[in-house]
Amino acid sequence: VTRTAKVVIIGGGMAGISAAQRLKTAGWTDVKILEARDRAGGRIWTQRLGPNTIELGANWIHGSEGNPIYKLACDHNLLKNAARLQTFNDRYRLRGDTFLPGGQVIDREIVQEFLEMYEELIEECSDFFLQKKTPQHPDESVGNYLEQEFPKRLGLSYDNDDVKRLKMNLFKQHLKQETFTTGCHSMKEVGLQAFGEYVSFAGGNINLPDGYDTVLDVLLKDIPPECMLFNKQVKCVLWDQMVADNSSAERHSQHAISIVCEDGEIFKADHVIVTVPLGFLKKHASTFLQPPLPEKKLRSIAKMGFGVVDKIFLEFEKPFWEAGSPGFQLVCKEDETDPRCPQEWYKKLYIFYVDPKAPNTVFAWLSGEEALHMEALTEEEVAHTIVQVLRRFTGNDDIPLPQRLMRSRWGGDPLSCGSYSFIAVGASGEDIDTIAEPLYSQHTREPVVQFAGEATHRQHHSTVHAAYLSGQREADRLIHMCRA
Ligand code: 6YU
Repeated sequence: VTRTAKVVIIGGGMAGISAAQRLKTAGWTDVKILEARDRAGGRIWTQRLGPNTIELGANWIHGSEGNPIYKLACDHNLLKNAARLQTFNDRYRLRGDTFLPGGQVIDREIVQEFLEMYEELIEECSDFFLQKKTPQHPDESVGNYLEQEFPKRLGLSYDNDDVKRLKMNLFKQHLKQETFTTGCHSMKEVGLQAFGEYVSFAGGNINLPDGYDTVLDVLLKDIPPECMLFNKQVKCVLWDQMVADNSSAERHSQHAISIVCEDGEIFKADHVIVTVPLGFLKKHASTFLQPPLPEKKLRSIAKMGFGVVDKIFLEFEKPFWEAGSPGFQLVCKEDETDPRCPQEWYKKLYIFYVDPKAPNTVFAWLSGEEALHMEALTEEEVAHTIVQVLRRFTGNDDIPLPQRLMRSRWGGDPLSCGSYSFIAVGASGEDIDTIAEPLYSQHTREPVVQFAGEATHRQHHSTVHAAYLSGQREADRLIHMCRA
């Protein structure tokens, strides 16, 4: 079967939906979204189970001041369910107790002092980009820098040796959290020079009380259901074909692009917006587009980082944690801080969050090779291992097995091949711009294939708002081009 559309958008995540909504509200009628899954949202994936609302993908709106997702949420009253609304003022604020093995709780003042020292160092990492400072080595990583600098700062403090040891262990654990915030396996993969490219909005992390997908619903109201086709996995895009009948006077109706789906269906279009995740592009870049992508773009795709970050939700019959607690964190002793191999994945667990959207549930984060290893285990194995860890650290041997375990498996997900992007050692913000550059037809000299998605936004990559803004950017490019 061959169908036609003026614009085909590949991928029905936030970027694709945002592009379609913008085009639709600008009066474009002939727009189709081809989505490989049987649902919209991509890496926004809200699950509802009884009273629980669980986010297997994006969790928070990162910042309120200037964040278009926060504005959308406010404009449509999505933050009104106060009982389930939760805001973390900043990423370095202490959340509940910090346990050492055996149930000992670290003095909050010590943790807070550590966090302040750590935060200062993270800001210094951003300063390399912001103040155009040059690292000692051009390929210096954030991980190396932090590992060199933190002990120096600690050495200058008046803390006694026991406190210094505690803070050092807090530091090692905190590096693990940094990997899930950044989306990598180790902070040694993250480039120091470009770290400050990422721009945060002020205002903390805000959850969407009734689910992250309520934001998608707002945008989907403007998109007629027949525009979005599910279970339509695109195999390749033949994008610069000579149009057989180029006698046509109307330059925008030649349908020069063929989008070939895995099920054999072919869509003909004038313009394509590709929003597949960077992980998918990394795996399929050499075959997904014909003619192949230019060398420069392929190099940037290869250079950028795209890591695995997973969440594990454990639902208990009743909470074993303090009522009202926002969560807790675990700190190891020196000899056991780092996993020596992925089989020791449980050593990468650090923070457990309590989510007001899922009473009786805590969730943990896991990144990198350890997350990939966990994805391959059974739910029973994962639940059993985490409960052992919780018992050991809290000193509470009565913590039962959870009633239910739910987890994401973004690493093994063939339509994502990971979780979100970061600027790796050897890459720079320019690589993001290169990935975002459209492909121009040699015949018409017009941009015919455009790229959107979180990994195409230089300042906000790795977020929902990056995906949203990138979708609007590419829709606007089309709108302006066709007006010109
Ligand atoms: C945010 C947060 N959050 C946690 C976890 C994850 C992510 N993010 P999509 O993948 O959505 O859509 C593409 C579609 O294409 C998809 O539906 C596919 O099925 C489809 N597709 C693929 N191949 C296809 C084919 N061949 N044919 C047809 N269709 C195809 N963002 O704002 N707040 O709390 C989190 C988090 C576990 C996995 C997140 C968060 C990231 C967002 O989810 C993500 O960016 C967008 O949803 C992507 O939308 P999209 O449309 O681009 O792709 C310095 C420094 C550090 C920088 N980092 C700091 C910020 C922290 C970042 N976030 C933390 C992450 C958390 C907690």
